[in-house]
Amino acid sequence: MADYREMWKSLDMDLEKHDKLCEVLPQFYEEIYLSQKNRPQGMNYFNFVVSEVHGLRIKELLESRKNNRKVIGSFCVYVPDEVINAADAISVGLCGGSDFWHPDGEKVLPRNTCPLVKASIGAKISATCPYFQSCDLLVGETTCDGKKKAWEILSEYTPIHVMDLPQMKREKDNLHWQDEIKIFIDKIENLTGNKINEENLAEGIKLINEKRRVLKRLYEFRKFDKLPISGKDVLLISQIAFYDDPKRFIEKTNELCDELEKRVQNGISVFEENTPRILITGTPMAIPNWKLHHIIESSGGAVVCEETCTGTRYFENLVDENGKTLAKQIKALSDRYLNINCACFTPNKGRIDDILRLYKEYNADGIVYFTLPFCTTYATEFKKVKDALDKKGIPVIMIETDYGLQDAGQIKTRLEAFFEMLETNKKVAVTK
Ligand code: BJ8
Repeated sequence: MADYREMWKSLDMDLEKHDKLCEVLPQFYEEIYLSQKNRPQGMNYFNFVVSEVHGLRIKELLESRKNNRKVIGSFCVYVPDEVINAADAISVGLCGGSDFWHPDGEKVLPRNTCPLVKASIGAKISATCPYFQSCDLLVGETTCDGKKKAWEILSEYTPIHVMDLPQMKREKDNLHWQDEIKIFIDKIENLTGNKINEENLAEGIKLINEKRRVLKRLYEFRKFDKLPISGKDVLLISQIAFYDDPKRFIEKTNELCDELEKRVQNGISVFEENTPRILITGTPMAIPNWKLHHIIESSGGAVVCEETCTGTRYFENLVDENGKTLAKQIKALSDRYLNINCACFTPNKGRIDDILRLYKEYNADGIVYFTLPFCTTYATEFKKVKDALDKKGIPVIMIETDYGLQDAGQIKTRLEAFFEMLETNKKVAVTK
């Protein structure tokens, strides 16, 4: 990476602390990612993006800001990126995925707060994340209690707009979400000085749909018996989708998919035959949280799909592109976004339906239910999900874990036993 110290200084970053953060990432990445065998060539672009995560992309953001484009940070897949793009602003996902930020987060939050919230707040107040430092506005949302209260604290450090997300999916909730999108449009117009109209919103919708399509295309390769790409590589790509330039991301991911197509034709797999296929469901995995995928894929399993916000919840369902008036486009946005099934909603049967459908579609052998500690909504929803899976005889294991590696050995042992059981099930099914 080139020398970006002057740039970071201009962003009021704590350089000494930031050096410590940068020290750990390369070795961590080497161990988890670069050591994989037989990776697709197309992953080189994503390796490069990671190597420049605090460099080149930040430089691009700052250059855009010099040209009067605004940078807007968000923390949830309910925030409509289409609106941000329509106003020629840039959207970046800011959820924290490293425990490096926890000590700073704990200065203002209770220790027993979800690691994702703690890391996100810690990243801001420690002044070690150049994305936070480059944002003109942050957008929060009323999802879980931890996030809701965290926005109040974050607002002491930086401007934040909070979208009031309903917690149910009735007609009146849809109307309410449409109102919230309108308020968001006003906010973004005031910030950027750019009026949002039918034309630029249609372009924003098209662009973000295109990003969803390419992610869907990538996921399709995970339905094959012979998997041409590892689960952790796909996770990385999904994480990068939140902050890379969308047009470049679409182009590079399509290039990778072309290569995967050839791999499928040639029967190339990155896993041994009969490796248990795992569907992960649960809380999102913000970069650089690669822990669970890494443990699974180094313990004899292959991750074939994620029913998470860094997985299918991010890209499934397109926004209808046929709306010709602003009102219709806003309705289409509201319809698409309220189709996301986050555990913050009640009831949330749609998520159970999704898990059952994805399990089938991706031909999974078992499910790993992942929750971050202190995430009450996802932990509580486990009962409903497990009941539904038990009825269908689908094996599931619950893993609750944070970003630290202290419990990695214990998780590995549990997963190895789970995979062994899945393999036995498979053999029994074959001999029947
Ligand atoms: S749509 S999952 S991105 S809210 S893990 S902070 S829920 S205590 S991240 Fe989320 Fe939007 Fe829902 Fe997705 Fe709270 Fe749970 Fe922490 Fe969470």
